Amino acid sequence: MSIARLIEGEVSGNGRKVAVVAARFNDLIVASLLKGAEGAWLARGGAAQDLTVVRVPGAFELPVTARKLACSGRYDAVVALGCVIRGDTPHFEYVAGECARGLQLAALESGVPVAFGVLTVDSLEQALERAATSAGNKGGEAMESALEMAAVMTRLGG
Ligand code: INI
Repeated sequence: MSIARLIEGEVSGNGRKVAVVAARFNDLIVASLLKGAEGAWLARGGAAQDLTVVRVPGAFELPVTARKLACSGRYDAVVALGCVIRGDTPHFEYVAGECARGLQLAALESGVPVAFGVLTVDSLEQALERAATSAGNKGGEAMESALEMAAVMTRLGG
């Protein structure tokens, strides 16, 4: 079967406006994710003044903030960054689960892509691996997903 029409988005920050919402909890990790996201933004041609960063207390606060940003009409995409470590919290399932669910809801309700750059891991060691400054930084990956989805949304129109 040949594909009649393929729709996909380029990963470019050119002319885009993006908001990042980042939790302060586990800031050793989240600061690295934020660096990765900012690096990817600049590497993909985004302008420094077109990236907004909002800090909130923890992962549980990411969804309501992401929803507000997404519904504002000011951004092409939102990137949510946080880190929930199973060993650190008896309510891991609630914090991590509600965060993921709420972020998806923010995207669905607003129609604006919300990238999930929230680490949900068993240990600090696993978190450090995923927030490494070199390749594999999940903050950078989340930013690239956000830009790709912004382009897909533009191409789908409406
Ligand atoms: N918030 C996180 O972002 N990561 C965690 O691992 C975490 N733990 O361990 O509990 C965490 N808790 C705080 C939570 O996100 C809220 O900020 C808090 O409950 C106030 O609403």
